[in-house]
Amino acid sequence: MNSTPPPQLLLLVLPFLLLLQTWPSLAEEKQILPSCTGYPGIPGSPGNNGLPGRDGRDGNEGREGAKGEKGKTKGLQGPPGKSGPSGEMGLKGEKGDPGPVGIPGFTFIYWTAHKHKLLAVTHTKGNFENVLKLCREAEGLMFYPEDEEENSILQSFHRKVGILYVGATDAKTEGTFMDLNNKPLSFTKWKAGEPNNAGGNENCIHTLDNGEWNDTSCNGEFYTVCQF
Ligand SMILES: *[C@@H]1O[C@H](CO)[C@@H](O)[C@H](O)[C@H]1NC(C)=O
Ligand SMILES: [Ca+2]
Ligand SMILES: [Ca+2]
Repeated sequence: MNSTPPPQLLLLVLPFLLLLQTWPSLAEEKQILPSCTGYPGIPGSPGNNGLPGRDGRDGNEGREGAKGEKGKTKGLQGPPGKSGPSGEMGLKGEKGDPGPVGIPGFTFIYWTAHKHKLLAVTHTKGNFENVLKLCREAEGLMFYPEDEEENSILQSFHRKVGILYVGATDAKTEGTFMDLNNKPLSFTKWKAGEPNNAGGNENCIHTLDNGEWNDTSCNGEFYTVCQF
């Protein structure tokens, strides 16, 4: 610090010095001030500015600020995660509805081609009228074997499914068997003693295991072979 008194102090003291000058008794009484009556000198030049003070200590921590506004925009959707493990097998479903019904007579078994004839056995038994109908609904004809070779084919069908009706009848004229084209039979394979028209009511023919024929009632339930 500079030892020179600041000019402000001089300006403060100056009025008192002037007062004492105009009021000598006061000066005498105190006997402090000199009795000289000269004028005060010219004030000295102002002193230099002092150096800046040290930095103050840190202040107390301020209050917590007000809560900010919520952000407006959402973030973008992330990529899909990995697929999880497959679940357990479900329960067995209910039985479905039955499929479309086949055209009656179109269901045959043991299809066999022989020369110009396509032969097949009906899949169900029936009396003569019924199996005849099966052949006709399929636009076929009940099969009548015209020779030994064709009769052996008939016999092979018999071995597979059982007794068969032969495509011939004597219903129109008793004792005269005709095929379903109403042609008299050119070939027959009667068992000895047949046809006997037993009971007066045997107008149809069925096969025997050995390939021979027997006239019989038309009411029995047998298979037959249809020709296409
Ligand atoms: C032939 O048919 C009749 C009746 O249909 C039967 O009584 C008879 O046993 C049959 N003959 C043979 C050899 O099967
Ligand atoms: Ca007869
Ligand atoms: Ca008979």
